[in-house]
Amino acid sequence: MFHLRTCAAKLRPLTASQTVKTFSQNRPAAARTLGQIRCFTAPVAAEPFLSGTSSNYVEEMYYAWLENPKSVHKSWDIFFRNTNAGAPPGTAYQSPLPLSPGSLSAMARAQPLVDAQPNVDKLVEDHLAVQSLIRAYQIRGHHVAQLDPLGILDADLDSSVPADIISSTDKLDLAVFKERLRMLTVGGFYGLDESDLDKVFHLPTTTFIGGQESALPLREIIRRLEMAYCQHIGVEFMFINDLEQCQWIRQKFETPGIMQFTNEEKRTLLARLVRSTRFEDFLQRKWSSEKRFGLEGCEVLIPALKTIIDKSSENGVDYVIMGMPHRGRLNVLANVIRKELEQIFCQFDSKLEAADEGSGDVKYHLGMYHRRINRVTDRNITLSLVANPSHLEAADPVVMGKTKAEQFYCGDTEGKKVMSILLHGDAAFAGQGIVYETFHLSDLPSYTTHGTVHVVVNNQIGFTTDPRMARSSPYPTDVARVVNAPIFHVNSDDPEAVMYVCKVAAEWRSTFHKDVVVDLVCYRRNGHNEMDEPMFTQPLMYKQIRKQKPVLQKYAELLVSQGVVDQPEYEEEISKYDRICEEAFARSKDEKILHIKHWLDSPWPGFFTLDGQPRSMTCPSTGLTEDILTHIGNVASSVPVENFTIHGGLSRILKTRGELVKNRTVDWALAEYMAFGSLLKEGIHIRLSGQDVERGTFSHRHHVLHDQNVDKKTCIPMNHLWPNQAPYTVCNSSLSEYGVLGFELGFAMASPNALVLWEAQFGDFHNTAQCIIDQFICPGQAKWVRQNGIVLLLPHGMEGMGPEHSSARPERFLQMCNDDPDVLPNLEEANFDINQLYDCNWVVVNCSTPGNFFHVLRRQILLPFRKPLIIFTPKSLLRHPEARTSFDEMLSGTHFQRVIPEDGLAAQNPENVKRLLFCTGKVYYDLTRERKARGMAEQVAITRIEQLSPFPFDLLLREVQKYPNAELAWCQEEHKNQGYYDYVKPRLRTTISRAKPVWYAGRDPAAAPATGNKKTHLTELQRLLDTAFDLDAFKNFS
Ligand SMILES: Cc1ncc(C[n+]2csc(CCOP(=O)(O)OP(=O)(O)O)c2C)c(N)n1
Ligand SMILES: [Mg+2]
Repeated sequence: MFHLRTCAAKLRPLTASQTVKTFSQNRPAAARTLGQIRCFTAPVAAEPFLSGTSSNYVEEMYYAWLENPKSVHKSWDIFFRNTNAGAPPGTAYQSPLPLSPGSLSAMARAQPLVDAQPNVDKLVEDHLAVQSLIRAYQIRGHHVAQLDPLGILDADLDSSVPADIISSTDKLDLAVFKERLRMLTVGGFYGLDESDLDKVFHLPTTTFIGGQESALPLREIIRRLEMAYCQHIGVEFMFINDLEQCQWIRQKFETPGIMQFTNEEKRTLLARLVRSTRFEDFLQRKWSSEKRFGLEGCEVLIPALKTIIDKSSENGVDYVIMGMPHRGRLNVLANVIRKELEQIFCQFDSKLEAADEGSGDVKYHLGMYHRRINRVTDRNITLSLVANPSHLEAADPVVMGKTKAEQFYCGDTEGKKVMSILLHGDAAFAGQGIVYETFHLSDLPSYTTHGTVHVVVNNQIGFTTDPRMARSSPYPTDVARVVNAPIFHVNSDDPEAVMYVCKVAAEWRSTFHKDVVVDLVCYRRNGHNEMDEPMFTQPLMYKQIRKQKPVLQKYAELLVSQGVVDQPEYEEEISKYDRICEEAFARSKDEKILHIKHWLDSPWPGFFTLDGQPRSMTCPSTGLTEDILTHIGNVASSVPVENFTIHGGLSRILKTRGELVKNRTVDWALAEYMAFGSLLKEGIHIRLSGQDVERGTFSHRHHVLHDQNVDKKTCIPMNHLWPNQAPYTVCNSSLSEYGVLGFELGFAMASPNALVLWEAQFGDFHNTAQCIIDQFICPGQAKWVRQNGIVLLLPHGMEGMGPEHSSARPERFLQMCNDDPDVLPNLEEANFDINQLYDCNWVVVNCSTPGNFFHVLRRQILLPFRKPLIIFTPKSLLRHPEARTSFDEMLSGTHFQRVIPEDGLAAQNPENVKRLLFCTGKVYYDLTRERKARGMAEQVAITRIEQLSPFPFDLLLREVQKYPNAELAWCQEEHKNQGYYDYVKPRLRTTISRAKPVWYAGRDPAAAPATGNKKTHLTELQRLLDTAFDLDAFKNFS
């Protein structure tokens, strides 16, 4: 026994009851209760026509028939009566079997079916054809929409019309239209022909083209589908696996007459277009030979963004964080964010002196933060545009991270108050992998910002490259399909269509809290920049562009013709804005100094003094009381909740931790616990993100406990430490370095009172996030006067694991440090160490003890300013019995040790020491082992440089002076052209005024970071240890 409902539902993505519940087209009450539906005695699913989407249609008919058998065509009435009566598959239209043998009345009822059969077959087929046709428009209508304002390119890179759409590219030409219909019917695609055009067809619930009507003639159905899907808006949404969301979109685009604008709205739109257009004109007039990456050809971007912001503000958003590339950036700053025009204009004056430290950046990269009243909604709104490098799309994850942080700090768990808008160029959106990586963060619990509105300035060119050479996907936006984001393509020369899709996009975000894409199909009136000649490479396109009337002019003419504005009114609007620009230009001449600080995208109120200085230039002790250490240690080695069963192996790990605590010592994992736990107590939010960080790649951390009996039941002991502690977030990330590091950098931007850490699975994987490191982390403060305290944890060390997984590439980080290798700083200066930290672009450390790791993490927050911190973290040292620190070295009054001097026998008789070895990190343990084995504790001193940059000149000078008779050598396990040697050597030489050579004990130069052969690895290690302890090793070189 089959229920029609049941079998139909199986054929659809979601149950019919959901459709019925959510959407308006009314169903008979009886149809809502399956129990009340009469059962088919035949397996209806086997009916030949009842497959896929046709089941929707039949279901429609069935509901209507249930309520009133007369409401459907007679043929359907016969069909349902017949089928209900038990007709076997394929025979429902044939002479039915009597309901019960010998029942005359049943025979009599079935009789009409025989006569009706030929028409019934045709009718069912035709209805199914119409259903398919509607669906074809919904899926593929965008392929024939008129999206290119120039009318020369196909936005989807394909000039053909899909085979199952009746439309022609020239929809106004009836003859072409008829011909296409004929071709489709001759080919038997739908089995419809011209004679069917005036037949009335019942509409399924999966369309809203009927408005109040439930049936329409085919001609009208096609016309309305054309109106909805094939004009200036191309909607891509049928890939979305959610019926409610699909219905929502259909309703927004199919409902007849839904795209209405009041005269007031049209005037606002015109005024916004005036500003957008005249701003570019003004810049062009004043600085015709300056690069500004103008918006000409996509002036509609400004009203588009404003509409998204207005609508979002109306729905409760009060903070919008934006990221965008070069194109139209100044215009967005001026007319969306409302940066004072004089501040923008004075950027064109190259003679202006910078008031702030740092090297600054070009005007079309700077960020901005502004709070103002939204004039449309009368609500407060804060707008921030994140500064970005030239590297297209690199700012995407940064914007997401900042947005997430702002949501986090204001308790906006659903993204109702804070949202992000990302702008893209067509070539970059399609080409840059980071776009994909960022999309993949969009729905992850610890990374979601609850929907980003993406706006693509699709000018159908990337510098000089045509779309056909720049992408393999039909649209530049196809990447968004992976997250089921609807994509609204729109012809930018139809400003009202643009405003409409922007409204829908903002509503989509506030309804479903998911990403959405607006693809502004436009053109680029000038070359890539204003100096560029586009005719060299795109002669035909640019001939057309020269002829193209600017959108402002087109729209103004339209509104004048509609009587919405008159010509003088329009001209007055233009001169009013021109006057505003002129006045601002005059004021900009008075600006004598350029304040980069005015372009800060993330101010930290209260953290600095009013003039932006640190509140002190000291750092308190990073130690803790014994009580705090013990308490954190106890929580770290326990399960702080009831009825929670952890894995037996983990119980043993926690037990070992407990023993460490009893012995007043920490290993690496406990040291990290102590640092995090104590900062949480002080109200500092901590966020640790990266691949598998919850457990830790090396299974040492275990910050999230998993109940072994209840799936997904977890416990984070770090959040059970103190009564009013700050929250701890630890999250396994997607397998993306570029995206996730960018995201965490953005998160760290939002507040100085958080410790945000990103851990690489292995240190070498950071290179897939190189762009974030090179363009943001290293030079961020210099370019944008914006500090950032992000911490990178990069597992590093040569452990015979092969060329991958060994090196976090310290040489690269060190090469980018801004301290001068050849200049000895003034070591007598008060607070030398803090000043050095203040002046550096980032801090690079390699700790050899857990205690020092603990101190450097705490110092990161206790410093009165923020700098990125790069930590090369260990692998084997995580469990090395000697890599332990006593509580004594972590108590109040203790500090991070930039240098750990020799403290053994050699230090007691320094004059006798023949060699002073400098090293950093894990090799220290190899060196001490070897020294012991060789009995050279009095001859060789070993000093560890824990903070590589800024270089501890002061402490190292002290070390060198202590051992007057020692020769100096740098020892590292990395190859000579890698590691620290090139960084350390000139600085050590400067420290000693080049009085002595600094020898090298380490691996030879190499292309790969490490050998793939374990034996070779050990041989190399032994060789470098031999050199380090062979006191004659350098004789021949002196
Ligand atoms: C990652 C990266 N690679 C290359 C460039 C050089 N570049 C600057 S703009 C541009 C073309 C961008 O085209 P599109 O994204 O369509 O934006 P449009 O300039 O057309 O607005 C290129 C290749 C860059 N800025 N970033
Ligand atoms: Mg482009």
